[in-house]
Amino acid sequence: MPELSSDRMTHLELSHHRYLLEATSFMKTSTTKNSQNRLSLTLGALSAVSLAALSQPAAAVSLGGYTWNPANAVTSAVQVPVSQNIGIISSPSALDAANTVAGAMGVSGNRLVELGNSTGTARSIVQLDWGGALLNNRSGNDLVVYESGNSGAPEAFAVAVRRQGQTDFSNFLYRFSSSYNAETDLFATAFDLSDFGLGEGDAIDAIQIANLITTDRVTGADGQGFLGGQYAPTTGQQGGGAYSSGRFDADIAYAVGLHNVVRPVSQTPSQSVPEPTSILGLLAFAGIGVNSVRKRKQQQKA
Ligand SMILES: [Ca+2]
Ligand SMILES: [Ca+2]
Repeated sequence: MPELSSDRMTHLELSHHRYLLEATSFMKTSTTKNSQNRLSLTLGALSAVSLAALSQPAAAVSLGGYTWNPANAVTSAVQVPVSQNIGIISSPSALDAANTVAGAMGVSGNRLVELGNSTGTARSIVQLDWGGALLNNRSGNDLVVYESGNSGAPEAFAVAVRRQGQTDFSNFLYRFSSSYNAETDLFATAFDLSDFGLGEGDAIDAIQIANLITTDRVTGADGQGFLGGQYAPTTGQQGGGAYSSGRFDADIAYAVGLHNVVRPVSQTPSQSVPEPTSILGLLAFAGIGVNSVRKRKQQQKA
């Protein structure tokens, strides 16, 4: 069980705050008319959800040499252009379908997103984010992308990132996949935000993933690096060297931060995050509200 990081605590606290706001809003609009039962039910659900968020953070998953929390998977996607095929992820039980890239696109059923075409003449780009949350640059790798394929046959894709508060994306960076998981048929490729020029603690709010096309060249003599260079991309150790025709339609399954995404300060409520004791206080206060309604009704009957 990993130690709770400060980021995760922030996430939990924000979740609590959201529940608190919802409960407060409900109470403001529910002091009259037949609201007693609804209020009780809502507070019961509120209490249960808050306790669940406190005691059951999503379990960490280890896949292809990387360990991450599904809560840090991308949550929404835009395709540019919208013309890609949708395949099926092998052994999908290893991944939560709702957190896949296809799931972020609103596609159900453990699908993957095939970019480009096999002959490498068409480029597709899928844009992904965390619903406004940020991924910070920390020491080492920050992001891992899983691509579906056969052993020894990775397909070429590259990643661009958008810094917090900016509108343009970086250049696309192509990296070798570092592992292949035979159970899931997934290649894992990790990215370090430092490689995009971010300093420690700098943050991104979105990424783009693009398939490589046959004419792409990279900046590194070893066959990886930013697109726009002079060297042909190579597969790295997971493949046979050069990319052959038919290996340009990457099948993107999953993209997840390797540490907890965080809400930007500008999106957090201005008031301080309530302590759990405040939530108990709210529940007690709500209980008084219910009693008031009950007493009022009894008085009306009398
Ligand atoms: Ca990093
Ligand atoms: Ca593939």
